This record gives sequence, structure tokens and C-alpha cells, in this order.
Amino acid sequence: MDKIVKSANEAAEQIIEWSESHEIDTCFDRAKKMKPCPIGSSGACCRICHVGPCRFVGPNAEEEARGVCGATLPTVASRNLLRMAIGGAAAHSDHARDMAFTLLAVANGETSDFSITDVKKLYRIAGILEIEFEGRTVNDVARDVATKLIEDFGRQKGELNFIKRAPKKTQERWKKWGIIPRGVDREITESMHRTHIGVDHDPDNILLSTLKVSLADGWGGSMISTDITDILFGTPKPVKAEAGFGIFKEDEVNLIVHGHEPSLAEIIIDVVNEKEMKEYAKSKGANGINLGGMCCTANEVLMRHGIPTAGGFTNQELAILTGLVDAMTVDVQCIMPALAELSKKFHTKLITTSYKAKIPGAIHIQYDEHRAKEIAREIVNLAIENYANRKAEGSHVSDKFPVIAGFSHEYIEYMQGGSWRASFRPLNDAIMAGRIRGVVGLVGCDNPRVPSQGLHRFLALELIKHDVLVVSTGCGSAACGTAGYLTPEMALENAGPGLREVCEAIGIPPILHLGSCVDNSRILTIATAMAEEGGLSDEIGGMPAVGIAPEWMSEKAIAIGCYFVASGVPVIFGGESPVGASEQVTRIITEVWFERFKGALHFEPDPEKILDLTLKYIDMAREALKLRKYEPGKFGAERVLMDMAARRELERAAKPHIGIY
Ligand code: SF4
Ligand code: MSK
Repeated sequence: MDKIVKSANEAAEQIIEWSESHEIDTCFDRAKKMKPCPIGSSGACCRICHVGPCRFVGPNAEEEARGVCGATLPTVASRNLLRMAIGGAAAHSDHARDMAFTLLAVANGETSDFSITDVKKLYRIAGILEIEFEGRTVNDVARDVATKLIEDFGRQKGELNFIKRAPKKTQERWKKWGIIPRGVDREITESMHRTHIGVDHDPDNILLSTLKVSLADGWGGSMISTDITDILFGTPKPVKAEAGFGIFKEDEVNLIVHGHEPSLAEIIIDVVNEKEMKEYAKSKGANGINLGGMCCTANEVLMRHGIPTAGGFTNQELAILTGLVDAMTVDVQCIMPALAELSKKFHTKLITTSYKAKIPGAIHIQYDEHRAKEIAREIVNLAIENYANRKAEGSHVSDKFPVIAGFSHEYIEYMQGGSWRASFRPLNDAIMAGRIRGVVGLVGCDNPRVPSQGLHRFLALELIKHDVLVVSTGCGSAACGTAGYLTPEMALENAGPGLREVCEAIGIPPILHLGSCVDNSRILTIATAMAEEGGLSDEIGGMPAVGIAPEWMSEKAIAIGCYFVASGVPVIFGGESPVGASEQVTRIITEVWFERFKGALHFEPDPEKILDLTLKYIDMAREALKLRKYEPGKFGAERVLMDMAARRELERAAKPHIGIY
């Protein structure tokens, strides 16, 4: 019998085998033992009141099954989907709120540990928010920006500030269907109300609310988080780093930052570079302090500082199984509680840092932005002191790959013409000419129920072979990074002829690392810029672009998927459908949503079919836009792309340019 592969990441597979031989459970073993409930996983279980749970099963469940209250299967399935989107929108948006309050604290001079790194971005956002910035102090502008964005959470009437960043036509569709979010908290609360027993029972209406609360995430919480993080810590530009379990060093203190919020991790970077800390590590027998990342906190510090990443969601336990992690800090989201028990089997100190996310068995050190450095020092000291407790056991692997990360909207614009002529014209032209067939956002989690990271890797390779430019975020980018896919050389070896030429001319990888899961909002603004540049669709809908989350598992993924659909992007999720029990709901989220928004939400477990459907959507969009028919190796006329030398020449000639980009 063929060996069952649990992870497509060879180093991960090696660690899993080691854990099995030592009878230590990981999510891979637990996934095998804990089969998903077939009723709940297809959306056919309602447990929102204590008369139930009610199960909607049987050959005619769609028409005949009724809950004790009389609810139908389509009501229940759509209600379950909405509840998932609410959870996701709440997670991203609460993260954003913390970032906004950090910015406010900086502006008010309440913390000396942080400062505003990217004034240009602050002015750009101030411009969007119609806040005067000329002739004012940076802190005054930052205070107004933070205050105005904080209003987005509690606003009762009107529209989110960033709705106006979307193309007009996209906004019109939202207006027509009544899904423009007012305030983030209001949409979350109202959606929770709608899903209480005995409130909204119309599947179509419930599903519109799913889109509305998801838009509050995408054009609200996530976008706020991305912009404020850039203002505070810098807008990413390409940086070299490494990915894989081989980032851990045997002779240094290994400290991992895991979760999603970057503030504490940013300060830890400063602290590990302090002379006293380095000397303290030496005094304890270590040759230095090695900082690494996990999941999306990793993405945040990878793309701004080149801090290496050990990988995504399914790699977190495996990092501890190397026996080399002296301490791991966790903040919020996607943190397996299993880490606490597992870390006790080794010497690793697991440190929770948010009052919202405690784990029994972990050490809790509460993060507070007002005394961030003091807290970071406490954490780093703990890691250093634990180095001496490291034992020999663990599965040491040496695999690591170079990565280029940090492609922000601003950098992608810059790389197509320098700061003097930054635009999306070359990208649009390359798509129009058929050199690039389309663009895919390959995003989302990795999952222990499939050979983890394998679907990401398969699709990434196939898509670039078919001349599709891939933009990647979250654990999807970790899956690509730990396979060595995030380098420009990758294009030379694997991309189709048109995409290869474009990548070579600009000097970029064919898979662009755009950041963490909140940074999917960067894809929204990029799509908007492409629409506004002209030559393709004049709204986000209708572009030769598709979103794929092949290994999704979190509620945040559902919110992300739905805000892309509402914005006009067809989205394909891997795995079985969480609403698969209801034909009516499946029809609404595919056909009806496509008619209304030009986006559709599909669930498809077969990766070959995901690829086919993706290319079909891209080619359909090309045809509808009357673009040149895509044929590999045959391109139409287009403008000449600037190479690095030409761009540098232009930069030299250009005056220093401080404006709003
Ligand atoms: Fe059952 Fe209705 Fe209660 Fe749901 S709300 S558990 S369908 S009685
Ligand atoms: S961490 S939401 S497993 S991408 Fe952002 Fe990864 Fe998915 Fe969490």
C-alpha cells in the first residue's frame, strides 16, 4: 500500500514521522481520528437554540425536513454560512481595532516604543479620508487618521470610510443590493441578531447579509489593519529572507513569534538586536538570538524585516517537535491549543500575550502597547534563560529556502515605472496582449485533512505554467515559500513563456508574496487600480481574475472569500462545501451572486477541477472583455516594460518625489 503523505512539505513529513515513532500526537493524527460530522460539515445541522440541535437529513431534506421551529434546510445552511463570515469579520476587525488604538497612542505620545515609520503612507490615507495634512505635524495627522478610522467600528449610519476606494460601478452594485456596510460592529451585531432563532429565514436575504458583513471586513477591518500597520511599521517592499524548519539554529536561542498582530513582534525585533541582550545570550552559552515567525505574524515581520518563517498553520506543532524552539509567543488567531501540552514534552516555553487568547498550561505575559519594550525584554529574557534547558531530542531538519517577500500595492505600482511614472499600465497591457493570461489570488490556510500545503503548491505551479500571475497571502504564501517557489528563478524554470518574459523584465517572482491574511485587502486595492487604469474591466467584476483558497479552514477565510465575491471576483475554495446540503443555497452563492456581483463562491475538493474552473473563469472574462485570445507563446502588441536599469535611470533623473501615490 502506498504511504499516506500527511504533508507535501518534505521537512514537515519528516518531523511527522519522527513524532509518530515517538507516539506524540499532532493535528495530522487528530485529523485522522476525528472525522468531520457529515451533517454539520455540509451545513445541515442547526444548533442555535436549545430546542435542537436539529438535523436536516434524508432524501428530500431540502424540501421536506423541518427543524422543531419549522426552519428549512436552506435557511439553516445559509444561517451557518453567515455565522462563519461573522466570526471571520470579527477576528480581522478586532485585530484592526487594536492597530488603530496603537496608532492613536503613538499620535498622543502615550508610548515611546513606537513611532510612525511611513509618513508618505500616512499622508496617502489622510488624503483618502479627506484629512488635511499639509503644514500639520505628523502626530496631529496621525491622531485624526486613527480617530476617523476608529469611527468605522461604531458608526451606526452612513458608509465605511474606505467604501469610496472601490470602483464606482462596484459601489453601485453594492448600493443596488443594499450591502454597503455602515459600521463594522453594527454589521456584526445585526448579523448575529439575524441568525438568532426566529429572525431572518429567507436564504437569499441571509446570504446578502453574509456579503455585507464580509465587506465590512474587506473594505473595513482588514483594510484598516493593513494601512495602519504600514503607517506604523513601513509599507513592505521586496526583501530577501528564508522559509522552512531549517531556519532554527542549534547554537542560538530560537524565539518564534506566532499569530497575527505585529506590534509586539516589531518590538521584539528591536530587543533581540540590543547589545545587552546579545551579551546576555552569550553569557548563557548561545551564539546569538535567532528570531523566526509562524503563520501571519511571520508574514508581517518577514515582509518588513526579512525575519525568516518556519511556515503556516499546520507547521506550528512541528516547530516545537524540532526540539529547538526555546520560546514561542502567541497573540491571536490560528493558534492550536495543543501547543501547550506539546511544549511540555520539550523544553519550549509557550507564552500567550493577549488577554483575549489564553491557553491553560501556557505562561501569560500580557502585552500592552504603552510598555511594549519592557514586555518584549521579559519575553526575550525568558527565551535566553531557557536555552540551557534544551535537550537533545527532537526532529532536527535542515531544509530552508530563499524567499523574496513584501509586494505591497505601492511597490507593485512602483515596479511598473518607478516613483515618477508608477502605474498599473504595464500589467494591464501584458494582460491585454495575452502575455499574462490572468491573475489569481492563491490565499488562505493550509490544512491537515489534505496533504497539507500540497494543494497550494500544485496550483501555484500549474497556474504559473499557464501564464497566470499569482499573488499570495497568509499560509498560502508560507506553503509556497517553504517549497522554494518565491524566487525570481522560479519564473525561469516553471512559468509559461509570456509570464516568464514579464517576470524577467521587471525582475520579480511569478508568485508575489503580498502579506498576511488581513493583507488580502491589498488585492482589493490592486484590482481597483487595475480597473481604474483602463483597458480591462471598469469595475473589479469582469476582470480575468480569480481567488482560490484550496486548503481553507478558518472562518476568516469565509469572510475573505465572500468579500471578494461581493467585490466581483469568482472564488473557489477547496474541500467539501459547508453549505453543500442545500441546492438552493449552492445556487444562490454561485449563479445568483454571479449575476448580481460577477463573483461566485464555489467549493471543489479536486485540485485539477479547481484549476480547470479557474482557467475557465479567466478565459470567459478575457472573451467578455474582447481581449486577445490567450495562446501560449503568442502575444499581441504592448508597451515595453521597463527593466531595472531603465527604472534606475528614470529615478536618477526624477526629482525627489514626496506626494501621494
Ligand atoms: Fe432547531 Fe429551529 Fe432551534 Fe435551529 S432554531 S435548533 S432548527 S428549533
Ligand atoms: S494564519 S487564517 S491559517 S491563512 Fe493568517 Fe493561516 Fe488561515 Fe490562519
